[in-house]
Amino acid sequence: MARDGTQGGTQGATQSQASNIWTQVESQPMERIVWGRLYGKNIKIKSLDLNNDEFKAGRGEANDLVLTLKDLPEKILTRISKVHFIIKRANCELTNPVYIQDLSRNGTFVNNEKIGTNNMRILKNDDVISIAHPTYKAFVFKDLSPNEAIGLPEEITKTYSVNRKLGSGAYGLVRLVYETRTCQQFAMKIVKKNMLAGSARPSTNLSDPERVLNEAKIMKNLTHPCVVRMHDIVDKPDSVYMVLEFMRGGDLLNRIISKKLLSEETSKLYFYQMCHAVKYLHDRGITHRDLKPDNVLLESGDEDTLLKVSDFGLSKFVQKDSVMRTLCGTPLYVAPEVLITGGREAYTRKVDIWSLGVVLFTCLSGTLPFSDEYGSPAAEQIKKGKFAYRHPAWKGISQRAKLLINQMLITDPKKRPSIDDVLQANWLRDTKVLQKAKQLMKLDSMEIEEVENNFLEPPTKRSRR
Ligand code: 3AM
Repeated sequence: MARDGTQGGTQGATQSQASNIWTQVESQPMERIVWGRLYGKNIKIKSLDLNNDEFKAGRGEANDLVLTLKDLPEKILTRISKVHFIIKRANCELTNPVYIQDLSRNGTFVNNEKIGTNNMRILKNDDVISIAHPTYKAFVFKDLSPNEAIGLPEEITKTYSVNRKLGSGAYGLVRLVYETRTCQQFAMKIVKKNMLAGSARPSTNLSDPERVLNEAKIMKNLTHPCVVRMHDIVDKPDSVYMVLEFMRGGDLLNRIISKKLLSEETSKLYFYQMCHAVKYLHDRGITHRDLKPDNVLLESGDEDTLLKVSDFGLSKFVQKDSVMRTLCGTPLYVAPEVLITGGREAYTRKVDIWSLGVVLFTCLSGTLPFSDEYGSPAAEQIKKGKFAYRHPAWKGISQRAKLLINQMLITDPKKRPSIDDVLQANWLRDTKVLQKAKQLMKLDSMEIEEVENNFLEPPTKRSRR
């Protein structure tokens, strides 16, 4: 398994270079990087360079900017606190966000909004800082880091500070953003509508803004520990901007690639959570349609981690047949019925079961069940449901796991199990893994008891191969 743009192991080299630089720096005074600037507005100050981790302003002598009668009128000065506000940028690094903290009694305001004593918010380029009173506009802040917000819609730039690139997928770019008011981190996914479809034809859904809005509302209302929370969505003619919960652990594809394959226990822990997410979506009439390890995100770098399914409902915003087309050819996780109909027909939620089966196969072996490398075109193998347990790792994997995969990869969707059937599979009757999942998902004990009790019931009739 490989993916374009994987990172090489250069960290060690960088670290040793860094320590050399450090020894040199000790003997010479380091030139300070100016990362921001304050321009005086009502205040009688032309400009101030920000080149420390912290910049304090107020009446007190110890501040970087000591405010006096030379700078502002007496009636304002009397309302200024000893330390009125602090502006911070960790390690002066341009990739870090800029925070402003209000320490005043009478208020620090950004673009007329009061920050609130001891509260912080993110400071963005061109933000206006008022002190003591919202109408006393003292400074304009200039961020000297490259402007990442160019070309983004105002709905995004007025609410979020746009930060570094987190990665890029088949749909487009993902950036780290900070909600300025709350300082909360999110991942913003920019989905170019026409890129996948390979044509300039806009999505048919676009002609119906009410429908788009409705879809967005549904997606924003979904709440499940294993479903990536959609915080915000902005729909524009060319792109959709999705502001998603930020997942530090990266995606499942990278995890599989870096580990080569996952142990049966870890695969089960992850698969169980994915099934919970899919059940939640299916119970609400939502089919994911594009389940694959790239769309499964991990909360942390730990092996036992919470995971969340992402990108559900995306197909409602981009071209209807976009799931069918990927930039690299055959969609390897797609169900045969989708390939057979060319992605033009409505299909059932069983397409997700197939994809989950392919994902499970990939986790356990680090290989794909269907691939052009196996002698015939992958699409033909998928349509026939032809796959084999080739990799040596399969020798050590339980029959129960293989039985479940066999069932999920049945070509006839009617015979393929439902998500409820999958959740009752023998392979998932595993108290140890269930307990771990319970802790990670923070499901209350009642919910998990319900799941466990289901196991006591006789297994439902399941279609066999
Ligand atoms: O390009 P790579 O594989 O490093 O992990 C995702 C992938 O990273 C990341 O963006 C890239 C394209 O999908 N990503 C997607 N959604 C994310 C999220 N909600 C995310 N990273 C963090 N949180």
